[in-house]
Amino acid sequence: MNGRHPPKSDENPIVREDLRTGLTAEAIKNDILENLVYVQARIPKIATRNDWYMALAYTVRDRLLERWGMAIESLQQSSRAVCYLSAEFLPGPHLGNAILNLGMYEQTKEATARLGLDLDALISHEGEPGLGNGELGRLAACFLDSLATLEIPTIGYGIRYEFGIFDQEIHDGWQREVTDKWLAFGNPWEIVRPEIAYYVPLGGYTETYYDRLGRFRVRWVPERVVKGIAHDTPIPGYHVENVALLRLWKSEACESFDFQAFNEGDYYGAVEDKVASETISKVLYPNDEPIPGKELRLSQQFFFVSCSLQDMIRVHRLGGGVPATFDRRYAVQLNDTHPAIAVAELMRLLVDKQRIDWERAWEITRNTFSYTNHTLLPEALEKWPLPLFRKVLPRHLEIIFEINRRFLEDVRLTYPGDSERLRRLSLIEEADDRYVRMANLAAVGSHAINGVAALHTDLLKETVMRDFYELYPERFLNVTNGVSPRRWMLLCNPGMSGLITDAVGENWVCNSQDSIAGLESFADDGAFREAWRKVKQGNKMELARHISERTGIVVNPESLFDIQVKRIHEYKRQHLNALHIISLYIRLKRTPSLDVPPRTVIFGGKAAPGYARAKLIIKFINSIADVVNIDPDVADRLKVVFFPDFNVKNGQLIYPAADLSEQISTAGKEASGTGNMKFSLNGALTIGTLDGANVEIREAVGPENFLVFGLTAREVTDLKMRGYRPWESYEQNEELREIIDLVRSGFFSRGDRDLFEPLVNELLSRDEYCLLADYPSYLEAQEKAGKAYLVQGQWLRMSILNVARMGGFSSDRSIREYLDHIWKVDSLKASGSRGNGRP
Ligand code: F58
Repeated sequence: MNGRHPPKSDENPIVREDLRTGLTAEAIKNDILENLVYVQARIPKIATRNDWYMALAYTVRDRLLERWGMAIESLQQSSRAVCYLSAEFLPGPHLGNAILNLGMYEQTKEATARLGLDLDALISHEGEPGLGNGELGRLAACFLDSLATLEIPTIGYGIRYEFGIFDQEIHDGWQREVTDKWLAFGNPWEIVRPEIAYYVPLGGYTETYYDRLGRFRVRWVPERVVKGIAHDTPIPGYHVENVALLRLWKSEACESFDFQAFNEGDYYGAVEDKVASETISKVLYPNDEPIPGKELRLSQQFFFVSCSLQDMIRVHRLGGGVPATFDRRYAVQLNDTHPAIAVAELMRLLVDKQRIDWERAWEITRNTFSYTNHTLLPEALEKWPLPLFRKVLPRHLEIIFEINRRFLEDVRLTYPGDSERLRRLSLIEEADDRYVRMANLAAVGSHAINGVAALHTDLLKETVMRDFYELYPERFLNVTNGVSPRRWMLLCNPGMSGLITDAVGENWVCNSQDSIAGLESFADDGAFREAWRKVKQGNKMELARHISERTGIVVNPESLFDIQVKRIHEYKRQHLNALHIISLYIRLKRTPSLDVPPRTVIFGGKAAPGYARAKLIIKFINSIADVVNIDPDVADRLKVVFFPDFNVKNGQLIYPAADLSEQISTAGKEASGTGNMKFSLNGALTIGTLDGANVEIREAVGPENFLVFGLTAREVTDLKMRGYRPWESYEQNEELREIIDLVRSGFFSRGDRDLFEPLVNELLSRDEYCLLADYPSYLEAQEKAGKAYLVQGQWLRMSILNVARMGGFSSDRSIREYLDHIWKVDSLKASGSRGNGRP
């Protein structure tokens, strides 16, 4: 691997003109035609846009495959590889990103133009592989991008869901979920590998026996066995020859047909097993919270973990390794607790299958795994009812009991007589019902445990993982999240990226922290500011065009684009934003001369289908929009938009168009946030609480370039301890009272006084997420934002400084920290230095 940039122009003498690898416009054009005819079976005359898209995708893929072959070879030869285990990956559309990372945009544009095609239209034709709920899955995708770019041997392991996260439609202001059919037109990026398949046992019982050497053994007699088949997608690094491998497992029946049953006349029974087996990888759970009692979910987790570990053992063997050196070969990251069953499964494979003794197997296991926690919400910590666990994974329950027995013995020695602590640390919750605690299993079975932002890690150590921190302080560390500057700047915001490159050179794409800081000196340059403004304006016009196409709402691109896009959740407080809109609306109606800039408030995000209050928040926003958007008194001064179906693809359109980024979660609730980083990296100012990574963003960009408000995490806890009485805010704050009374009067619900009562009631009686407590300071910060926007020169300065100082939030930085402090894995580069452009 030599990190050579792919050749860029027709003149380059080292270009190989091979049909499948050539990077000249002519070679690319010829391959597109070839793929159109021989893969897509179409002639140009009758080809549809989808045919051309497919032909182009295969053409780009051809150029990835050669690199991929080399990467797989290196993977087998490398000393240690990173395996990222995640139940979710949200890579976003592949085509644009692959063209960019391969450095073939200009030639491809030329090639498609010669065929009479518009490259950008083909790129935006691609749908979204929605194999994740939100940021957790997206983080996994950014990490693969960085690992590939830093030339680290990497495999991302997950599930190839047939149906990903639902598509969201809005009807009469309500969310409607529509099945996501991402595979309907085929998937040109994946390579099916029927020969890479593993058997995964499920259910049944265990029995003991003595082996030939007279040793006591346990055997698992499963009720059924499903097969997992590898589906591979190459993830290219940026301007390097390395690609990471995304290997997703699809479940199938071992036998596709039960002939016995068929011959006996049980025609439907004959395919039952097939249907049940295929169900496992059928659909992604669209929940914000774990789902105790969902057998299928537990089966999904075990299914992909077992396939992945068996695969790692096979690859290790291919390279001449033996199971006893597994931990030297792999660093395996558990992305939250969804893959935590891996701890017990690796023990089973090592002890039951490879006959390694328990103590050594445990050492290997702990050296192999590390665990990332993504949430502090107690209700989101995964635990499985014991009877269910035993039913699905009887052998694993025994293994967990044994891990627990040994673990608690150690704890007893460390804290003699402290039975309360023992109870809290146990892998088994012993309440009225018994549960397996997955976070405890992950913590015991890992050598490193990390939170995803400084505040989150601190709170983790103080609250949900306090006992573990006291027991194993050396295992805890923080790795603040980051996002890929390739997808989230270069690809989605070419205008701004061009300006940055002109100013500081192109190094910032891979080495953002050092290089992009050079932008600071342009913050006071009038001509640069003007160019910056024009780019933002263009991005806003583009978003305005899409808003009008999708919602019919016409917005003013000169207005302040105030945007909140993320999953809809009470703790993220989209309804606090809504209260501000109502306040602004009332003020504008009452005082038409009010000196505030015109504003367009844009929301986007999906609500979990079973989360009634989140769905009501969507209806609330749309109902406010219905009233405000047609009121001539505020026309052109205030508009409200709910942009349907927020996903990676739409995000690429939305982040670059933002002026103001809403990061307004109740302090202490958002683990990190990564949307906050995407906005700021695209020149938006943040209005936010001191929550998650907002704290570090504010430190980085400077408090004067960040609009902070609200209670701190500690103040929230103190307020609750003292006894929070939200109705007092209502009674004491006249404006708040007016807003809430207006909602209650049915003003936004065509006279229906009951519709929003559940929302209002919660705010006045309990207000778990402290909206009313934070309301006055939020309004103040919003006023400040409005005033600041009126002074355009200053606003542009702050926008430029935000970008200049955000270099540390590249996922390359996060990955380097994982490499240095957790994984201890070297780059594939011959030099042995870790990563591309590392100082
Ligand atoms: C998110 N979690 C955190 N979970 O909420 C966010 O603060 C953080 O930035 C991000 O992880 C990355 O660290 C999150 O997205 C999920 O989507 C889970 C999916 C499976 C069910 C439970 C929620």
